[in-house]
Amino acid sequence: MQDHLRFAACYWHTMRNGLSDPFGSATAQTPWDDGSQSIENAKNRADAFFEFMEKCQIGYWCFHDRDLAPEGNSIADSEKILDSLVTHVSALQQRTGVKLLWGTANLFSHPRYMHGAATSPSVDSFLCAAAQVRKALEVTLTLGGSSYVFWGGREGYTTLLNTDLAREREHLARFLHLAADYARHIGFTGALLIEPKPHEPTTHQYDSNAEATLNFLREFNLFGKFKLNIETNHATLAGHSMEHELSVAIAAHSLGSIDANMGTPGLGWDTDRFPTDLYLTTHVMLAVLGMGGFQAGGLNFDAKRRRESFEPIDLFHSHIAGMDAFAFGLKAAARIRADGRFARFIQDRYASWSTPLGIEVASGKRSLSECAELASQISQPSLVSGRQEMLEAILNEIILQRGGA
Ligand code: XLS
Ligand code: NI
Ligand code: NI
Repeated sequence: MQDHLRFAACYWHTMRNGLSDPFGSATAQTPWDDGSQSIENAKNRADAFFEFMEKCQIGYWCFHDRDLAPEGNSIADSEKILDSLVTHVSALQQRTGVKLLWGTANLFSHPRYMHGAATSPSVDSFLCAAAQVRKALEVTLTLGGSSYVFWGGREGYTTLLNTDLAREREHLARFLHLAADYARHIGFTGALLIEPKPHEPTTHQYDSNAEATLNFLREFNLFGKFKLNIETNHATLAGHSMEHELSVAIAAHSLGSIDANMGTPGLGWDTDRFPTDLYLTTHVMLAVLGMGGFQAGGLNFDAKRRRESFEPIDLFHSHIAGMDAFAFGLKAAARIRADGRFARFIQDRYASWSTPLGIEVASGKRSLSECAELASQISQPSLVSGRQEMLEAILNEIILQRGGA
């Protein structure tokens, strides 16, 4: 189970999210944090985080450059501050055995990225983003990260009245080419991942969902250089289910990793709740087992406690709730696979495509006119019920059988 459940805690929500919302201030109690921007405070925070992961037995972590270390007065200064934190967490990784799942650069919080980073109308923002990504790739390599993630938080637009969409997409592709080339140049062999999200904070984000992102990669000759990091709440914001997004990524051999959270049905926000829905975790693990397990990826809890869950112990409750739900999901997914009824049903449903005629049509050996000729001999197409309700009942039956497979 441990091999499949590669859990990661994220630094931004776990250590840097005070749980404020648009209507109210921070509520989280963080006795290890003096609230200052000092390097000392940043180190104390990292100490608390690694102690937490050790106690929770979480094996991986993820971070943005700016949540780990405060920004300095210049690029060189920021890099120096980040370096001192990297030395610090490197020792913490060594001591605890906790590994880095992925690193990333925050290219969305600072006002210089208000119009976008790679897609900003100002080349200056592009250059600043390039500096940040160059450094973040280097520190991800130093810390032994399995992957590096690009989430285009502001790579999108609010109104077309001020936006050259075609140009912005080209700039984004250029940026990704530069980053991929640099990553390989410094010897980073991990996966480079793009995390789709349809909107929030922008109105329209270019990497809106898995299919759109794969299309973008193909259009700009980036396919194969990047895989996807799929997040549940982003899938649902895009109007899809998590299993849909995972299936699209897997069909293109492009699922790299998962941001394991969930949204709030009926609320159109990225609420980043901890993933406690057992049907969700079952579907996720079914997809992961179906692709043969993760290679570089894992299950990153890109999730935050509710604003009302403000006590430090809620960090434990929330991560443990997520881990237990995924352990259940893994066992249920293994039972579904051992049971075999869904796989058999799907195979039987497409049986006509495995006949000699079906194989000829699918492989392009029959022209459209030949297909039409064959159609004229069919009096009644042979169709079988999709039996969705029966299948949903079987899913309920298997999920409710508790215990290991
Ligand atoms: C925000 C994203 C972000 C990425 C990392 O919605 O999920 O947290 O995972 O930049
Ligand atoms: Ni998100
Ligand atoms: Ni995320």
